[in-house]
Amino acid sequence: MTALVLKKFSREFVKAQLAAVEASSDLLRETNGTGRLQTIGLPLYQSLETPSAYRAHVRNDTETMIERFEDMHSAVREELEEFLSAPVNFHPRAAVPGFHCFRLGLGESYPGGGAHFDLSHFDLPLLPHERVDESLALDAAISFTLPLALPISGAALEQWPLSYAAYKRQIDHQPLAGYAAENPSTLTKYLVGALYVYPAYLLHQIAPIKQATRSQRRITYQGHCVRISGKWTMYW
Ligand SMILES: O=C(O)CCC(=O)C(=O)O
Repeated sequence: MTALVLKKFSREFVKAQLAAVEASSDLLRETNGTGRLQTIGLPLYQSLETPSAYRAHVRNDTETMIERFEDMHSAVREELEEFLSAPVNFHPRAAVPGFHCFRLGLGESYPGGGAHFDLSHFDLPLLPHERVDESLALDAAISFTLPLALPISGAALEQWPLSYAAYKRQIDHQPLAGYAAENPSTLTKYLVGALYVYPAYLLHQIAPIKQATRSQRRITYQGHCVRISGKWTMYW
């Protein structure tokens, strides 16, 4: 499975969600990445070395993140439940999904996010007694992206046909960046308002963004859905 579109939301829905994001600049957080990426909410993948900051975010900001983006969370959760034919709940001790917010100034480009698997749930220091499904089957963990604003030059998800299970079986692990540079990839061009799901255990990255001809934004709702002790849980 590359990336599937679960639903195309209406322009009105997108407009309302974008307005909610724009009204939440007080929640914008700098990331330790390129400087062009900010987040609303805090993904675990950016907190692996700062688990106490993640825990503090979960404790202090979850209520606000749920209240401000309630319609977005419920609409996406409903689609995921239909897709998975199972209930999906927020993890009680993990962050709720949030937003990647890129701003590219005139003439700026973005080289791509770096090829990766979404594995942060294995590092959840918050789940001492719970077992993440370790089968590494492609359908045991999914990630989702719902673009609310995209650069005119386009934006995409780039994927490679390398699963985490296959990667782990390799005796000499080639660095992922090297693998990505040498092997053909598939691009799924994003459309505003479409909800995309893709396997967390399939190598992927935020595709490079071409030089901006004017100031542009790439704003996406992001999260993961993983089976823990047989139950689907949604987190970021
Ligand atoms: O925004 C995207 O296109 C994908 C994001 C992604 O790779 C991730 O959050 O793991």
